Amino acid sequence: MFNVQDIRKDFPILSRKVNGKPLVYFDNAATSQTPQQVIDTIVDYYSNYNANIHRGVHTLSQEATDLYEQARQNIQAHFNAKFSHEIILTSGTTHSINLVANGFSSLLKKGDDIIVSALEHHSNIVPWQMLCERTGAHLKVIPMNEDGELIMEAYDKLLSKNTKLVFVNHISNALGTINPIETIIEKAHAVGAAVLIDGAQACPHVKPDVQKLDVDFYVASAHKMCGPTGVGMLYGKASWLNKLPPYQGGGEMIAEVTFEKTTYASLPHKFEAGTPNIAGGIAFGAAIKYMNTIGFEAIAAYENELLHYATEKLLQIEGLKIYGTSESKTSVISFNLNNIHPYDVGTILDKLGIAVRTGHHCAQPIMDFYKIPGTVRASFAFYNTKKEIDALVEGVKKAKMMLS
Ligand code: 7TS
Repeated sequence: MFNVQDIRKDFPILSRKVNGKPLVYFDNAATSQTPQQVIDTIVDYYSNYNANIHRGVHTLSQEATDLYEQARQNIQAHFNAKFSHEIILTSGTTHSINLVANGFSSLLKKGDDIIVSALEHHSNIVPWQMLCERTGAHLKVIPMNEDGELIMEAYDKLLSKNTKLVFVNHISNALGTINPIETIIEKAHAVGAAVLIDGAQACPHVKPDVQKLDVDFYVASAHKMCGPTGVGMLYGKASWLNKLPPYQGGGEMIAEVTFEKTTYASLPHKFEAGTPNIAGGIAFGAAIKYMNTIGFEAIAAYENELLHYATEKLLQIEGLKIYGTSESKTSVISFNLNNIHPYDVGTILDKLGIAVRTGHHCAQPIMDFYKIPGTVRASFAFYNTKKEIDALVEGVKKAKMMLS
C-alpha cells in the first residue's frame, strides 16, 4: 500500500529546515532526493568494496565488478532491454546524447535531415546542432501549440526519405507534457529513420519498455530517479551500438593496442572508456530497485493526484497563468504571476523554505514561443504531500502581495 508518510521516512533530507521552515522540495525535475537505501549502498561500497573494476585478479576488484555488472542487469531488466550489453553506463543524459550525436558524425552527409522537437531541453538540441555543423545535415523542428503539445500533422510533413534521425523527449522538463512517443517512433521507422528518446524526465514517473517501444536509443539520468548525480545510461539496440564508432578512447574500451592500430572491445565496454563512476553505477541499480519496490503505477497515480490538486488550487490565484496545459502531462507546473519576474517569486518562496526552479529551465525555445523570460516551476515527486502544496499556494499568494 502506498503510504506517503512512511515513504518520507526513507528520505533524510525531507526532515531538514530551510530558513527556519520545514523544507518543501518542489524542484524534483532538476534532481530528485535520495532515499537512505541508496545512500547506504554508496557508503557500503566505499566501506567494503572500493576497487577498480574489470581489471583486478584480487577479491575486492572482483566483488566491485560483480556489483557493478549486477546494477547493469537491474537497469536492463527495468527498461526491458534484450541484452545487458545494450545498456551503456554514462555520466548522465547529456553524456548519452553526445555519445550518440558524435557517433552519427560518420553516418550523416549533406542533404540528410534530422528532426528535433520544439519542447527539448538544450542538451537535446545543442549536440545535434554541432552534428549538423560537422556533417552538413539539416535540423528540422516539430512545432508546438499553445498547450505545449507537439503538432503531429507538422511532424508528418517534416518526415521524408531524407530523414535519418528523430530525437524527442518523452516528457518535457519545462512543461511536463507527455509526448506521443509511440507514434513518433512508428512514423520515423516508416521512413527508415532512427529515433532517440530523451527519457530524463520520464523515468522518475513511468517505466519505459524499450522493446515494446521499438526505440533505437533511450537515455536517462540516475539523479532524477532517486539515484546519485554523475551517472546515467544509454540504451541502444545492439545493431546500432555496433555500428557507431567509440565516443572516447582510453582504458577498458580496447581489445588490443599497438602503435600501428587499436581494435575495440565489444559492447558495452567499447563505449565505457576509463574508470567509471563505480559507486554511482551500483547506486543507480539500487535506486531503480527502490522505485520498483514502491511501484510505478502507484507513483503515477499519486503524482497525478498531486498535479490535479495543485493545478486547481493555484488557478484560484488571480493573475496566475500556467504554461503547459496538455491533458497528457506529468506532475510539473510552470507558472507566472501577472508581470512579476519568476526569480522574485522563487526568492520569496525560498525564504519560506519552498524550493522551486525559476528561469528558462534550459529550454529557451519554449520560453521564446510564449514570449516570456522564464517561469516558476514546481515539480512534484511521490514523496511530496498535499500539505506541502498548500504551503506553496500560501507562499505564492504572499509573493503576489509583496511584489504587486
Ligand atoms: N533532458 C531533459 C529532458 C532534462 O530535463 C535534463 C535535465 C537533461 C536532458 C539533462 O540531464 P543531465 O542529467 O545530463 O543534466 N533537466 C533539468 C531541469 O529541468 N532542471 O535542471 C536540470
